[in-house]
Amino acid sequence: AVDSTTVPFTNQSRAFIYGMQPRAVQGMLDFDFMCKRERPSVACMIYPFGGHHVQKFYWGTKETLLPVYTSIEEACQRFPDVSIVVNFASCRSVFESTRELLQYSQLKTIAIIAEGVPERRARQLLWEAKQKDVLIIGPATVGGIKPGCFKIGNTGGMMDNIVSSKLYRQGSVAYVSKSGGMSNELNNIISRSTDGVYEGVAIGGDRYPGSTFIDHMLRYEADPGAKVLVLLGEVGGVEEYAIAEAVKSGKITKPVVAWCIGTCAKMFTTDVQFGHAGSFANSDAETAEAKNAALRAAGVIVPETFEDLPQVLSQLYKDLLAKGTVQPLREPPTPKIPIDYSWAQELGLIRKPASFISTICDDRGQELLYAGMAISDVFKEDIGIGGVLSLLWFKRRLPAYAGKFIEMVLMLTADHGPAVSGAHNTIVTARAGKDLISSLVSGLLTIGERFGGALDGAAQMFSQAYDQGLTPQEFVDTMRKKHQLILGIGHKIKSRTNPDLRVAMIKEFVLSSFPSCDILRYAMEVEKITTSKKDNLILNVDGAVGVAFVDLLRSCGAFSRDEAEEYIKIGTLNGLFVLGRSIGFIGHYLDQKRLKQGLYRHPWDDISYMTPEQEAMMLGVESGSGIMGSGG
Ligand code: Q5B
Repeated sequence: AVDSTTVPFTNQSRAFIYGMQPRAVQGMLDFDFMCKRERPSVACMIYPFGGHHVQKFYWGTKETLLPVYTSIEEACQRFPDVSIVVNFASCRSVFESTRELLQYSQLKTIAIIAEGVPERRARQLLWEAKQKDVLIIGPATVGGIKPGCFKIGNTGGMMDNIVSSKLYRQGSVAYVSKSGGMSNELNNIISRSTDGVYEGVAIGGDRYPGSTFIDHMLRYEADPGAKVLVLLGEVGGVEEYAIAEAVKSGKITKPVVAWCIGTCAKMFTTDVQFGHAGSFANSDAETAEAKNAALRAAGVIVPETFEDLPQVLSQLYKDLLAKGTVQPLREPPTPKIPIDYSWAQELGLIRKPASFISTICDDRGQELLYAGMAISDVFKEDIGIGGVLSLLWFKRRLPAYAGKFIEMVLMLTADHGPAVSGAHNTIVTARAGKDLISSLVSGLLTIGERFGGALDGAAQMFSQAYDQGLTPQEFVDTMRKKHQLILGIGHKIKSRTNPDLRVAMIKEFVLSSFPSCDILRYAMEVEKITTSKKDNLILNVDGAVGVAFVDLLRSCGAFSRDEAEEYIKIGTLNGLFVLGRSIGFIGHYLDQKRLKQGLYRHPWDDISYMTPEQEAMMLGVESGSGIMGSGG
């Protein structure tokens, strides 16, 4: 019988991932799916920070959720069947977390990924794990892989690598190595020269790994699924001699192929420390050459060079096939690997129509671009808020006078006191305890044709009348006949005798700076007629800005005539008032909050209460009938 100490990884094994490692978890789930596991090999993640929650992952092409627990105890209670932990804790905290993990008897295998674990700590963990009969893989390892069953963390690399090394199904060669990178090399070599990998473990390159070569080789010896054992040792340490001894003594009977890398060390005149902490020969016995010789002498198959390893493995596999020790493998179809959308896009494998098109701003690169202009240039060239608005609204630079005009409009419309409808609403909303955005929006929602939102209408009405060749008088008469108000004309308090100085400033600037002011001049003629009828029917601030902007669009040289008309048609100009007045509304909100103004309630004496009968009497209609009375 094969117990879990011999075979820690099966296609039923489940693991905890200690640490927040969503990429590694997704890699494990992708591997599981490819291997046709019934359920994910990851039961949950354990992460002490951020509270208990769930994280979304893919199971094939569908989405699945995995819980994240904050304590090992919780995770163990919830998943008593889990026996493996992949511990991604950093070298600073891995000692404590592994010691805690060792307190839970259900946990039989712990892979420690962290590099740089102090040797004293590593030895302490190794000793404690031995007492509790727990298999430790690592520290400083990528882990290991059992094709068709289980993958530790990031072992095996990307999914296409796993497919090309056929790690989605079991072969019969079990290996142990130190390094994760060399394990990948072995996966590749073994898959090409034999029926593939049965299991592979990288014990890690530290001087004191939690489990050594012999621990795994003895497991493989006892595991009927492993038919050929491969050892990839390296310069430094004496662990390879334990394999030589085990082969000599008959403890290991299965064929073993071995190679210790680092034979090139002799070519250097000084002692060489290779990449791993433990890959340094402290004595002759620790050299790769000496170890290869000892293994060869013990009866292990040792190639002449590392390059000969595939050929040696291939020959051995053929012999075992001929003897019937291994059965020919029926190759299953290569599984399809779902790849992440973003990765496929990066590889140029897929295309999809975008749901949105955006042409004004690009935030993807290192520097934010406004209509193609780098934000640093916006400041270098000091284009001001008028220039920024030109870029983001019209996607182009406008002449300097245009930028100045835009800024003038924003400044002149920024506020017109607390009594106007928009500011009033903002104030009432702020006093009802609402937040800045709600109060601002409440004010903005009052902007319309009567208040502040007459710019587009004025631009359209005046320019159309002008284009149709109507005289100002004909225009006024036509509008009166149609019972239509001329947008941009009239003001509640401003009049010929109480002129709106904002409008005077606009007129003065436009008449002196714009190349052409046809529509403004036309509107001023209309104003003469309307004010002659009623003193307050002046060209108001909405009207003056609206008509001046038509002149700007038509004459500044940055727009074609069609573009100019398009901007008026799509309702651009009210945006100027909205933007400008937002400054004032925010000011009113802050003012009310600063003054700690309480809830506003409108006074009764300012409301004229009427019964329906009184209303009907006043309007001369029959109460409740809605029918107009005769008036007498
Ligand atoms: N009559 C502005 O109304 C106001 C006429 C007209 C022909 C007209 C009104 C109007 C068009 C919309 C417009 C923007 C509601 C205004 C702004 C920003 C602000 C605001 C602030 C700021 C004023 C009395 C008589 C009637 C009407 C006739 C009026 N307007 N005829 N064309 N345009 N204008 N809005 O004074 O014969 O007696 O029946 O709708 O441009 O919002 O500061 O407050 O910065 O915040 O109440 O400046 O003009 O006049 O409606 O009682 O009419 O004049 O037909 O004639 P009033 P009404 P009749 S700027």
